[in-house]
Amino acid sequence: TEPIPQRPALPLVGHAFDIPSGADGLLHVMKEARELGPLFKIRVFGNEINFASGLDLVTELADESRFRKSVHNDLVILREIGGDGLFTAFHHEPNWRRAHDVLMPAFSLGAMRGYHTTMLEVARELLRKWDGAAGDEPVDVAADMTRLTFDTIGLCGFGYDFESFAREETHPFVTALSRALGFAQARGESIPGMELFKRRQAEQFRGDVALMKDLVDDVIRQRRASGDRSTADLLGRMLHTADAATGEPLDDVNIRYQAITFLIAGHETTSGALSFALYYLTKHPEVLARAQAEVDALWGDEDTPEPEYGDIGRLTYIRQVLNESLRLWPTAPAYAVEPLEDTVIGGKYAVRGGESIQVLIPQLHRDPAWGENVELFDPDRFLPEREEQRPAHLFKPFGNGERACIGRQFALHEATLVLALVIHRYRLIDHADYQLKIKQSLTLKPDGFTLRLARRTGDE
Ligand code: MNH
Repeated sequence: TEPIPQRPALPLVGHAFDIPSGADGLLHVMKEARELGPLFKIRVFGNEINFASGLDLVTELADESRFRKSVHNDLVILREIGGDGLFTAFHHEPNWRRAHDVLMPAFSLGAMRGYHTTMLEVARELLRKWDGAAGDEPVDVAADMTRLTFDTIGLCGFGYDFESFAREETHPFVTALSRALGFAQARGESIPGMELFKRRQAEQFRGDVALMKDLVDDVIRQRRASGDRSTADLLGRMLHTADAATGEPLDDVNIRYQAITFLIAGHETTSGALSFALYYLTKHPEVLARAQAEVDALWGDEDTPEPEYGDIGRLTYIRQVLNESLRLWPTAPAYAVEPLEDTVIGGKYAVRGGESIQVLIPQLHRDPAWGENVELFDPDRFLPEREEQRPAHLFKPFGNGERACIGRQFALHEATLVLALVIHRYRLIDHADYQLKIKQSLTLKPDGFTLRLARRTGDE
């Protein structure tokens, strides 16, 4: 075997001083992957991180008889927020399987039928707000997409209205979340031992976590008090479905962790995906024109179209646009796996059982197997006939295997619907000649992206 490639490192510190924080850290490791190859290692103090990004390697790591999800250091920090909820559960924790089995039916393709009307109602709130801004003032795309996705998961998952569009500021849960994620990320990057000096921030973090827990407890209490025993949404399923193995529903502490997990995972990534898609549509008028032709063919020039559940499956070009946006900027940019036991990967690199290997998704999505010009935004990469020929593990925005994203259909249904309604109604005006800047707080978003809008009616 050979050692995993890595740059010369300082004693003790390792590569810590080479790695900028936040999104620049992601861009840095992407550059390292271009220079060091499909597998390399960095060390931040005592913490070694392997990054894999080549198609062959990622294909090998997708084999669930040899590898499983790794709950590495950064995710362990997030367990203070998500506990043994689905996203942060160790693979062997019994509550993972229990919750997975209880919740899977709520995320089947068919289940989307039940969420469609609610998703549409929230989308119309976005349009109402954007109608008010059209021709007048720019909109903050990521902020409004976060309002939309947060209210959508609140209503669809928990029957709870966060009323984000009635608020000037972000909802207190979202504010607490983004500060808590910032703190968790900073703690992951900080010099071991120095955390102790950040007592004020640590207190703030505890307060933010408490706020999220209190809000969720309130939502659960209200549901219990209402006497509603339906299992039509996520909360109902968790409260009132007995797990096949134990005959019991999930316990209260776990339900709280799942609820927090869904409120977070259910909005952050989809909001970013919608924002990137709007960014690319704004910068590619020919793609936008094709996408608008697709929605016009369905809804004509109706002022208030009534998208049906079945329409979403017909919006195939919009889906291609979303996929291509997720190729270039997968909004959850990494997932980690670990070998079940000591093994050799890539034919020559020894890794220990339990050693974390991060799959660097944006770099995998720029693998030469995508063809030439991998930086070019081209939704035709996702034409059905080309998708059939694509290697199975070349596109991984939703992770891998059993621990892949449970909310994938939910995200795609919501995002397709919203994108279609937005481009059906508005021209997108790049008033500030926006230059893409990535912002990372656990997930990716375009930073500071604002648009001017104009209603399309009457001008064509
Ligand atoms: Mn989601 C896991 C990406 C939308 C709920 N999600 C994952 C993983 C990726 C991911 C990648 C795997 C992480 C890992 O292996 O460590 N998720 C996305 C993206 C979008 C998304 C790119 C939108 C676009 N996710 C959603 C939505 C929900 C959701 C919407 C809920 C409604 N995701 C989850 C949960 C998990 C997850 C829960 C953890 C699943 C598990 O481990 O069992």
